[in-house]
Amino acid sequence: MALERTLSIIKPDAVAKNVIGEIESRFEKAGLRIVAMKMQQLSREKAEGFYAEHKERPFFKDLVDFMTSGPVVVQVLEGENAILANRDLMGATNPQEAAAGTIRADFAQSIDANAVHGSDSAESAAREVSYFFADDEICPRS
Ligand code: IDP
Repeated sequence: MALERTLSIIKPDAVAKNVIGEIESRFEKAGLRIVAMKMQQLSREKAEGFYAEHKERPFFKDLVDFMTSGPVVVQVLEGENAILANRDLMGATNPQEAAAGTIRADFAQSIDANAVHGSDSAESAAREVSYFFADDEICPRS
């Protein structure tokens, strides 16, 4: 078991649905600790940089449009195997395919408006955490 940090984003659809607290509660009940957190309206530049790996994909513009359509909540989750634990809580990218009881099954409406983001590897977690947070904005609690 490894203590890890991962970047989580509550996307504009879930913020608009007023389920920020319900989603945070799932992280806490699963034993993950929120060690940094902020609400932010992403600029196009910030969203494009975040999703740079998808730049050539046909859905890139729609993804950036969506991520800048309203405020998001960005947080760092810390815990044992936090990266995989968060991906398990989120469910599959397409909510139609997400397992029952996952965040996307319960709160997402479509593959583009799918409620949450979570880092998918140790490398992307390191990059994504530092993309949003300076070291002194992270408050370790373990
Ligand atoms: P993930 O968020 O589950 O890690 P990724 O494959 O990294 O999924 O894709 C990033 C985001 O891009 C997804 O969460 C989703 O919002 C959007 N996306 C992925 N595939 C499609 C697609 O085929 N159509 C529209 N949007 C997509």
